[in-house]
Amino acid sequence: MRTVPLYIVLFIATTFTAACSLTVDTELPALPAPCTEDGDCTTGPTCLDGFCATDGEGQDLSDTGAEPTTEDVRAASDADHAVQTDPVEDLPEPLDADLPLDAGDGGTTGTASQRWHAEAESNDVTASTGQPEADNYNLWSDGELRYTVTLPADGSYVVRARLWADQCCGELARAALHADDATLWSGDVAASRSDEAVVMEASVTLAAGEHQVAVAFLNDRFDRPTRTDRNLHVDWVEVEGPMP
Ligand SMILES: [Ca+2]
Ligand SMILES: [Ca+2]
Repeated sequence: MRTVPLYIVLFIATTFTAACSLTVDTELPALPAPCTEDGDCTTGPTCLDGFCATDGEGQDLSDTGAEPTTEDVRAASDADHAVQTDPVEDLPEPLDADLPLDAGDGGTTGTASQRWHAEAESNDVTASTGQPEADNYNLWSDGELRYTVTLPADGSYVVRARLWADQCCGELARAALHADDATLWSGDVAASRSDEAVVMEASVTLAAGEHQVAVAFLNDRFDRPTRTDRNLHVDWVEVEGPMP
């Protein structure tokens, strides 16, 4: 038998001791015990791929021990992609369709009718001629008295003006009502005193937005020999609508 030199034995022993000292602080996981069937194992219930499973290994993913079903997979997927939604009962109450609409709210349907009124002698109007008097505006020559309104909705509106005239020369004063560039009415004004004044009115379809209505005096006349003058007096102007 061949003997091994002592220095080789010492070298091997020293190297082995050093190797052991290097690995002593490293806790390697215990290798599973080899097995051929479940009964061979004491560390776990099953023999997997030739090695004993440790506790917990080899167990099915579900608590029931059954393979996950298609429904389980789909449910898990759905949960991953689910969007948090409030329960139906937490949805806000729908708006009450019967709520009254405020006049002038800009709506195009269901807008309450309203009235815009201007005294002709006030600063709410402008005129191309004449002058304001105590309770009316005196259009003393051919010209217009204008009133600007901003309408909240498309619709049919009524334009009105209360008028009388200083009559002269065998012919009645003639006036007209305008909305923007359109003539809504024109005719004679037979009233000759404030307390006999007549209200002239006409309907017109207007779009929402700003419009100018006007009263026009059309046939001014001054008779120099008799010093009589034809003038149109305007008490007030108004617009009402949209009419139902
Ligand atoms: Ca005149
Ligand atoms: Ca007036």
